[in-house]
Amino acid sequence: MKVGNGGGDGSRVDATGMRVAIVVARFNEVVSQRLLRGAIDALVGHGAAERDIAVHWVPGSLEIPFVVQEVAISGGTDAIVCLGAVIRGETTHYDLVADGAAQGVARVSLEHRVPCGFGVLTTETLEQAMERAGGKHGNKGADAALAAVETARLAQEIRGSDRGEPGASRAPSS
Ligand code: INI
Repeated sequence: MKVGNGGGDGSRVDATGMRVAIVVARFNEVVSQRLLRGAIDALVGHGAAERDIAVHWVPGSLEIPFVVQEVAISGGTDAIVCLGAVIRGETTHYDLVADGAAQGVARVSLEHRVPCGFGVLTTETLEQAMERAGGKHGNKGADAALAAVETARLAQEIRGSDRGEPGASRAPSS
């Protein structure tokens, strides 16, 4: 039996040679900057070259799906990482922004067959967001980056590209 897992359990995923685009929302920038730092550090720490990472800033999380679509159509990108922070606060806009970003990215990912890691936080408060952007709950930017790369590896294996075994997923090494 062959079991495909994109090269690991996240901690062992190999980002070597991966061309990654990061689409990050400027809204709540104090959080986004930390998510971005976590994503870049995770990618480079797992073997990606900085020159293979492109960062695209957008005004808010609602603009993420469109830019993900443009990146996907342009080609040459193995994985896309989406970063932002939607904080409920007192706005009723929250649900619209959170749902729009999530559903938009999911649709583009499927239609254009490009793996997307979703690191758009949805929290009640700024404090909760900061806890997930390098605080006590880790860095969801890093998690989204590794999820995107792991999924891209699995796609390469399934598609039988020259970076994976033809027609079959590699069995895990342990
Ligand atoms: N965008 C965010 O990324 N986070 C938010 O919390 C947020 N809130 O609360 O409104 C937000 N709104 C802006 C939105 O993403 C668009 O940029 C805006 O509607 C213009 O299209």
